[in-house]
Amino acid sequence: MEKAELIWMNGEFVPWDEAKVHVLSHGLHYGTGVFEGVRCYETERGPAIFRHTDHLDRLAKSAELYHLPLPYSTDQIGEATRELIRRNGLRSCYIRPLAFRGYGEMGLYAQSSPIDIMIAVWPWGAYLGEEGKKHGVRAKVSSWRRISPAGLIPHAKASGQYLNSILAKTESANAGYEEAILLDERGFVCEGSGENIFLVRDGQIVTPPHVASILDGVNRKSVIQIARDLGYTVVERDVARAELYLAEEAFLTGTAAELVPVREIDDHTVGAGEPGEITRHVQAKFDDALYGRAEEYLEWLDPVEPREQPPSGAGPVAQEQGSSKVTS
Ligand code: PPE
Repeated sequence: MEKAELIWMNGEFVPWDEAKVHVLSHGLHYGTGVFEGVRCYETERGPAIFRHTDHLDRLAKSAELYHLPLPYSTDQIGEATRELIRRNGLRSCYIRPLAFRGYGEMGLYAQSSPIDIMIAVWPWGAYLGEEGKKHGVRAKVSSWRRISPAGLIPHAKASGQYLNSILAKTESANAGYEEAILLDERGFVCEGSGENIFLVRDGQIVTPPHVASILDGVNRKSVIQIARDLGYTVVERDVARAELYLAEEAFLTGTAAELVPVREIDDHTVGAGEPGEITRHVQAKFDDALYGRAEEYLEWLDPVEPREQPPSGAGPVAQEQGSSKVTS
């Protein structure tokens, strides 16, 4: 991975290579951590974080669901993130905040172990490859089912849960596919190993619902809104496995992946093979939203640089620079 200069750790900015933990950290043994994947984009108004508040809210909720009291507020984590990007001098980057039970006590009820928290930022290119973004990826339905809501919490973004995603991803990669699609415990379509999934069926956009054990993706939410604003019908409903093969179009959404068309599933060509018209239309608008080119979605962007103060004595109107700041 591409290093940055500094990592924020428990309130301090430390050099990248010195951001270390004890080997007896609880999270390392039991997966007791919650995290986010967020992206910052270079926009005309400078670097800006896409849906920062939504990600921070989900982090706080994941922490709450797994009984990990966060030692910092989401406001503090948000400000630390902006400051970290500024200090690292990055214009665009991936952002990874992680809160985990640290070193102190072993065993499952280790309430006296501290909750450590870190934020790292680094440049991270196309998650499923540039080629995949343009022409689509080949996916395979995994033999591993997505974690059951009877045993874990699919709505939370928790470290330990990713063993499930890693099994699926490894299986598909070893079989020569770019991504895995997991079914839920009932056998309905759930999501990719690190993305939500959308299909086009009879001209409508279809995506699995919350009860199908999905992670409530921030980009899923954004794409649903964008597609509806573009005039498409978006239906959240259970999707049968065969619908993956019958779909006219298919695409994945996620922070790391952004919007990636799927051109083949289980060796069945999706639609005409090349990304379809609806996928392209939504992808283009979604890209505009990410890069601050869509006026109507500017409120989704949290600018990293402090807003310029108008020069003193410049006039009576203290005009705000842009209206895009989402307070976190
Ligand atoms: N499902 C899963 C299991 C998932 O990990 C992600 C994000 C999504 C859906 C999409 O959620 P959202 O990013 O809020 O739209 N996966 C993150 C981790 C990727 C990684 O390899 O690490 C991400 O995209 O940042």
